[in-house]
Amino acid sequence: VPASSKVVRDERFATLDDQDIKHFSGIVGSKGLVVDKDELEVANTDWMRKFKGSAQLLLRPQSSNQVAEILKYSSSRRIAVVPQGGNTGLVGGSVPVFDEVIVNLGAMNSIISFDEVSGILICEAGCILETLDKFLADKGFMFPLDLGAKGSCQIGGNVSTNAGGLRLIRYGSLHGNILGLEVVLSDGTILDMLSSLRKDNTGYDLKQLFIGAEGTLGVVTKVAVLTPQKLPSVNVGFLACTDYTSCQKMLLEARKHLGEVLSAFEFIDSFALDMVLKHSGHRHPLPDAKEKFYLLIETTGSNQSHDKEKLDNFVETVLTQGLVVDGTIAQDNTQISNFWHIREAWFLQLPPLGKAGAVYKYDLSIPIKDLYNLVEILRERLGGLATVVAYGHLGDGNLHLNISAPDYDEKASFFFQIEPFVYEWTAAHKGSVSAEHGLGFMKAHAIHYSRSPETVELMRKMKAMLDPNGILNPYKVIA
Ligand code: FAD
Ligand code: S2G
Ligand code: ZN
Repeated sequence: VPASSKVVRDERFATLDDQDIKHFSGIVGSKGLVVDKDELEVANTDWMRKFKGSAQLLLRPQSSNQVAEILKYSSSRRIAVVPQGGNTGLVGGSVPVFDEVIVNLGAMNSIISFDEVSGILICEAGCILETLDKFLADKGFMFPLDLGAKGSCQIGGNVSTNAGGLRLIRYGSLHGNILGLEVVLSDGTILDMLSSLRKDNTGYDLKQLFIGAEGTLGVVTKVAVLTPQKLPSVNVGFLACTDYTSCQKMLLEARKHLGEVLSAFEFIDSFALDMVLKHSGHRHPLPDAKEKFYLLIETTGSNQSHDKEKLDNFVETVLTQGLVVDGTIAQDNTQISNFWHIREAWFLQLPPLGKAGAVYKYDLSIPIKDLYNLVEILRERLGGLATVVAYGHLGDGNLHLNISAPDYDEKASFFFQIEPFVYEWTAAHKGSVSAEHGLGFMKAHAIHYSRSPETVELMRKMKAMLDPNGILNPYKVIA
């Protein structure tokens, strides 16, 4: 049964009193202490407007020391807190469930250092992803992570959700690119793991614990990340496939023919594409195509003529093989961004999907051969009750399954056609119920579909050791 329908406030947590407010104000100053109703309303509500808390206080610390003071006091008073970044999370992890105090890192947004030889950047957790990427671009580098929320999400939140994004196929996971972290523990200890060495095998690699911990083990305050060169030649193809088998063969062919320059391999099915085009004003990149699957394939390299020729030849080859029935290669940057916008922001502009809580979202890792079967099965199960659309990072075996319904209601009859079926099916196919968005509040009850009881038990023990009073983002990740 979904977490939200059965959770009750843990009465071991204190409720704020004036003394607390005064104490917090002494730490963050008046500019770091927000009690304004409208600002609280925004901070209490998640991006999709599906989850809403009732925090009476939002703190905006300006330094790691202030974060340490906040947590030390909160632990002593057993005040629950929710670490918050850009609040673009999609699983209800970044907003309170009840009256937890929100600690937003946005005011801690300075770039501390950048080494132009190694490409190692050290910055504060509140830096916005797009700001970092622009800073790096001026120096010929790029952030090894890109996702549709780049304009709002903070690097502290990206680390805490172990965000995957659109180019993981090329640049790998944050577990590989993050070299060091500074993290504040629930007792106020400032853990300096800000190593900026590529190799540092000295004891346990504890920073990895906090990558993907969703704010439940500590507050990330600084990040050291290895950034790659920003290469000049980017080419993007938008291709139409008749069936899912061809999509899988296309992934093989792309790896074979595009090899080292392949930088993204995304898919969007016709149901999702139709919704995008209907609501976003974009033109169909392949107006004559009536296919069921579309691929967005990007290459990034150092030599435009070589790379363009490589992609042209690839498209020619797969057209001849009949793996794609139509395809186009972006002729300029405008077309490149249009293709990307169709993939990235599609669901933001859709009244049925963008409306408050009108979408049931599932972010699943599934063995690529089985991935689209789940979409077809759900379409069958739901019939005309809801619209099932699918897209995602096919190169990573990451399906974004979205079910659009007139209203979001976890008690709606058809909801029980979706859950727990979608989790059971994923588990039965050795997949993961959370590929990249995390478990948050929405899927805290679902962790056992993808982790063994012994593993979950060890997680609980680690959580108890690092956060004995359980004040860090309670009710999340492990219900
Ligand atoms: P928030 O939403 O504020 O918080 C997310 C979680 O991290 C919460 O549990 C919060 O408590 C915790 N947290 C935040 N900051 C800290 C900190 N400093 N220390 C400790 N804990 C912290 N995600 C992907 O993985 N791939 C995608 O392709 C992708 N595309 C997206 C596209 C759109 C349009 C949108 C709206 C979201 C998308 N997301 C994607 C989801 C979301 O953007 C990511 O999860 C992102 O990493 C969240 O960052 P944030 O700063 O908004 O964190
Ligand atoms: C993406 C986020 C948006 C969604 O677009 O890759 O991770 O709808 C997703 O799930
Ligand atoms: Zn994604």
